[in-house]
Parts: sequence; C-alpha cells; structure tokens
Amino acid sequence: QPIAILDSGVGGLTVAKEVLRQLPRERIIYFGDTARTPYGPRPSEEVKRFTREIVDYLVQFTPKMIVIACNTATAVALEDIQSRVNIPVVGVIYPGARAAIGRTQTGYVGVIGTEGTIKSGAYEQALKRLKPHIEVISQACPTFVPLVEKGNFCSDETYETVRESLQFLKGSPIDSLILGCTHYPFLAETISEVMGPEVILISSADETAREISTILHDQGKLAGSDVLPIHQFCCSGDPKIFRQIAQQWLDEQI
Ligand code: DGN
Repeated sequence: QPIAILDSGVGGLTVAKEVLRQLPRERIIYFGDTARTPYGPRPSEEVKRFTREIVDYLVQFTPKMIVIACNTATAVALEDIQSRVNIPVVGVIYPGARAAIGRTQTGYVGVIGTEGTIKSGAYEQALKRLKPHIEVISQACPTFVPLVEKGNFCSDETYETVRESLQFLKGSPIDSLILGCTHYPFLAETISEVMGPEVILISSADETAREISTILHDQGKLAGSDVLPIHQFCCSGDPKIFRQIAQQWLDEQI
C-alpha cells in the first residue's frame, strides 16, 4: 500500500523527497493540485473542499496513510480529513513547530507562510502549546508560491521579491525561521542569503518524514520488500512544468 502525499502544487515534493530519503522502501502516490494553486489566498472553506476532493481521489489507491504536505490545507482541513478516513492522516504544522522548538536558543521564532496559514494562527498555537513562553513573529509571503510554481528559484526577480518580503523579519530578534509553506524549501538558498547565517531555516519535511516513520513502525506497516518501489505522481494542471520541477528536485525520472 502506498503513502499518499498531497499539496496545492509542487510544494509537497519537499516532503516527498525527505520521505523517499528516510523510507526508501515505501511507495508513494503524490497529488499536486497545480490547476488550482495557490491555495494561500483562498477562503478556508474552499481549501477544505479542495482537500476533500483530493483525498476522495487518492483513496482509490488504498493508501495506508495520507500526508497533507501543505501548511495551508493542514491549518484548515487536517481534523476534517482525519474524521473522514480510517487511516492515519499527518499534517506538516506540528512537525515544523516541534523542529523549531528543538532548534531555537533565544526563544524568538519567525514563521513565514501563505496568507491562509498565517491568518489561521496555527503555527503560533502549535508553538505555544509546545512551549508557552516562545515569542512568535509571523509574516505572510504571498508572492513566493507563484515563483516556485514557475520554477523560478534563484533569479534576480526572486532575490528582490524575497528581500522585500523579509525586510520586517530581518530587523527582528529571531534566531530561527520556520518555512511554514512546503513550497519555500525551493527558495531556501535565497531566503538564507537574505536572512544571513545567524538565522537557522527550519523546514517541516524532515520532522514530518520522521513522524510518518514512527506511525508506520508502531502500526507494523513499514514496507518490508527489497524491491525498489515505483512511485506515481499526479497533477491537475500542465504536467510538463510539474514533471520538470519534480525531476529536478527529486533527481529522478518522473
Ligand atoms: N505548499 C502550500 C503550503 O504549504 O501552504 C502552499 C499553498 C499555496 O498554494 N499557496
């Protein structure tokens, strides 16, 4: 049985890559809703509906787990999906928050994400639940996802967009910055260049893959075969650009 991973587009590939690295025997089925990206500016009810539709599609493949590799969808639809299917459903917000708590020294944590994620306050809640006295400074970066979906990771335009968006956070006392959108690891080099070496960037991919591994292990559902699995990638929009980005990011033929 595969692990189903979904996102509004190519962002969830950053989680898929870490799952493939940590759990190379697992088969994955990925769905990127590239025709309807970005989710960030959409009303939460619409994101919830889109997430349900994708899950309804993915259950045909009888997955053993669903990974909502999109912060925007995790923020508004995780509980809804958990109540609709009887397999484990994992989001990316708690794992990201946990990773940040483990890394910050000063207790000042920055969060960047889509408008939907930042408006939901989901990271702030998760961080404060894990460590009540943490200081959280959040910033929505709505211009980042369209750059990534175009494959524009490191041009002058990208650098300028990132520099402008992060100006406020750069003047703040944070020592770690949560990339609270699964698309942002594609821009990590540029973000790091803008924020400087004293700010650690935290992606939820690593921690999410660890959580997946723990759940599968506890349920005795880790894949056992030595035969390398064949993965499936689906998208709702133009497969050409999706394939190009996926091949480049995962460094394999899609
Ligand atoms: N990858 C999605 C997230 O983590 O929020 C991006 C959402 C979007 O489509 N803007």
